[in-house]
Amino acid sequence: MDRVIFLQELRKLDLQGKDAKRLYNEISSLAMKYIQASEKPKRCAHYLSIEFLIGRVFYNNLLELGVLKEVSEILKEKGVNIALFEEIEDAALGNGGLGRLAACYMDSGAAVGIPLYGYGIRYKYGLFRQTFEDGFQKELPDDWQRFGDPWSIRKEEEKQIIRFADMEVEAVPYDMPVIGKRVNVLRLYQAEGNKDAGKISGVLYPPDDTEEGKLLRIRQEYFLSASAIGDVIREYEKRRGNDYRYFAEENSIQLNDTHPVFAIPELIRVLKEKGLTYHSALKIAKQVFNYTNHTILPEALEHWDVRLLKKILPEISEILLSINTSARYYHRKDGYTPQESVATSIYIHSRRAFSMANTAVFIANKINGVAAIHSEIIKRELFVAEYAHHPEKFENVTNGVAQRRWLELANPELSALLDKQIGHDWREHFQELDKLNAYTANEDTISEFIQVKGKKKEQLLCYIEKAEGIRIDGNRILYAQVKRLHEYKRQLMTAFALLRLYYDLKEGKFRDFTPSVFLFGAKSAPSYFRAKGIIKYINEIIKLINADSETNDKLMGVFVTEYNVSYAEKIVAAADVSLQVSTAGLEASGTGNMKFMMNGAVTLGTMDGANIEIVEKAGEENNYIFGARVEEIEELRKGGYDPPCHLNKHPEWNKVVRTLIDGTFSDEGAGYFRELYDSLTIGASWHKPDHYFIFRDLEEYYRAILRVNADYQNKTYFAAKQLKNTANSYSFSSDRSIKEYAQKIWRIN
Ligand code: 26V
Repeated sequence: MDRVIFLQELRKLDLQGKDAKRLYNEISSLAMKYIQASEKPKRCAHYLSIEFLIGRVFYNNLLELGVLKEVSEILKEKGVNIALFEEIEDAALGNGGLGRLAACYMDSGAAVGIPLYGYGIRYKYGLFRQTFEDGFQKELPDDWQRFGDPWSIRKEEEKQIIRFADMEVEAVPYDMPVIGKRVNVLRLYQAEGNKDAGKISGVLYPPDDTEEGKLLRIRQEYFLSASAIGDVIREYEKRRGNDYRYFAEENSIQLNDTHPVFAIPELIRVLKEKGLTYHSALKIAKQVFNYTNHTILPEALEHWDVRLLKKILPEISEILLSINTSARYYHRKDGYTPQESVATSIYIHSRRAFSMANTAVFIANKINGVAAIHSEIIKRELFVAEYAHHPEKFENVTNGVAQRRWLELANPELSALLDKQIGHDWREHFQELDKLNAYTANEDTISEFIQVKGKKKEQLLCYIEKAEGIRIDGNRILYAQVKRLHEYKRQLMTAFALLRLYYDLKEGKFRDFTPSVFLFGAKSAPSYFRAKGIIKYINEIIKLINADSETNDKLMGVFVTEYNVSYAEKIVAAADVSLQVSTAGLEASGTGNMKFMMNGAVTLGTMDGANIEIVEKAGEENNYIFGARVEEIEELRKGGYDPPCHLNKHPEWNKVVRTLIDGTFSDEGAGYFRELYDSLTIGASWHKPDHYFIFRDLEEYYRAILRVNADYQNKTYFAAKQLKNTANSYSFSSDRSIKEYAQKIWRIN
């Protein structure tokens, strides 16, 4: 990019009387004029993902272009505060960690110079916007394009036709530059061409509880997969014509979870159409694809009914059956036992459905988990048979996050402190952060860190007052649990602990209690009944606590509405304590934990996902670990877990848990609280009682919270622990992760 010319043009721009939206579009479009995608080298990696949770691109792009500071100054001269653009809503084309990871990986790919091309869907509506009515979550459509989309370019001439048995749609690409050492492209496809097409790129995760809903999900997944494959093939043919011998040498395709797995039969279908035999196409597929698993929760592992597939994608269904036959053949040849054969089967007879994970596992050249423990668990529990016969296929790549967004942009104050202590290089070379370890016992550094934390907390609380209408004073420990709402993440356990703190405070059980605030941020899937109940329950608890003038100088809570990437940037910078309390074994990695760590929060959590690596790096003594480990949970799951027995060891909890049913709180007859209570005590649907082992860990969790509370009394002592976390967060940069993908999986560089 020609920075100088861009800045000159910007200086000439007339800003008078223009609102945020107009300025956003004009400045962004101006920058786009000077951005040129890099040449594609011979071998490229392609990242297929149903979600890209990119958030706000304006600041990030200007930062990556190296002009953020100058733009800010020019605007200031013209009387415009660059913070104005915070009015522009996030592009929330994703729902949680999986989508945000994809966005961080795109950022890092460009930053470190790896040719990485993203493929996704340009949803008309992103993840819903959340409001609370009486503490109940309500969903509103997220019309993110109403602000314009100046960072994308519609590539009309590169559109393709995607065919279903009952309809054809056009897939029109919108290209977003991803700026760094290279300029890569994130290509998002929009479905057009007839009145039903719009639905395909209409909304992220449409409800799939009806047949129509399931068909729409399949259409979305195939639409993404076929568009990406069509594009990769077209690019290849530009260079090589119809000679597909080099296809695998020149292309690697990463399947981000199972949603894009239709890309496998689609590649085979296209290559066959071009004249290759099924077997040579299969061989190519086996070299090209890799698969990342992001969850072991059975309900999240996709299976598609053969009947539905036959209806709208008969050829794809046939090819999946052929792949199933090939898998059986190879498995027999490799000596899989009959049980192993069943476990790895692509077509599952009993369900009359295809297992998308087994398809990916059979075809993938490399399969990876997203944190060390998760990669072990998938070998030991999820893909046991494949691992027994093909251990060489399995890799671990621990997740990472982009420090440029999550530290430099989110926390300029801490960044300035780092610059002063260790220089500027950490932006590109995050290992440099290690140098901070030399200062973590330095009193001046610690005291400056305390100032920074205090400032970030003030800023956040000020924002919360504006956005949520709740005034919280800053002299408190800020505990934060922000993530998707799911039972396994155990926001309900935090709710119980918070209520217990309140009761104990009321009863005068604490001598010195450091004032605290518990911050929650989470969206529940619209149809996830229990998750919605948990939101309402937490809101009820917070209402009770905040209204009590006897205790609210000591304890408050806040559940922020519309938690999104931009909110997260503010929260991770401000928090003292990062709550990461999933049932051991169930959080594949977590990435929020890394963002908090970088910004100097201690982790209060279980030995799960990347928490394990976090405390390994930063020291268990600088974090607060509690609860059952994976091995214990596995034992308990085998039998003998008796939730009431755990609860009765500490009868104080009975009072807390019974508030779900004793009338302390009301869910206005919705039945949420009773259902939650039953799920813990008698089990519900296919779950055993307390399926996520809350009662096993609750008392230990509480003790850990109180340990934090006591330690915080000595601010310097506590801040030194926090600083240790920042200093040792250098392995959690997505630059490191993406380089590992490039070396171990894509064989690029
Ligand atoms: C999806 C669903 C959808 C149906 C209802 C239940 C359910 C439960 C979980 C999921 C998650 C799908 C995959 C996912 O988002 N995994 C997250 O990936 C992150 C990036 O690797 C990782 O940090 C998180 O631990 C993991 O949960």
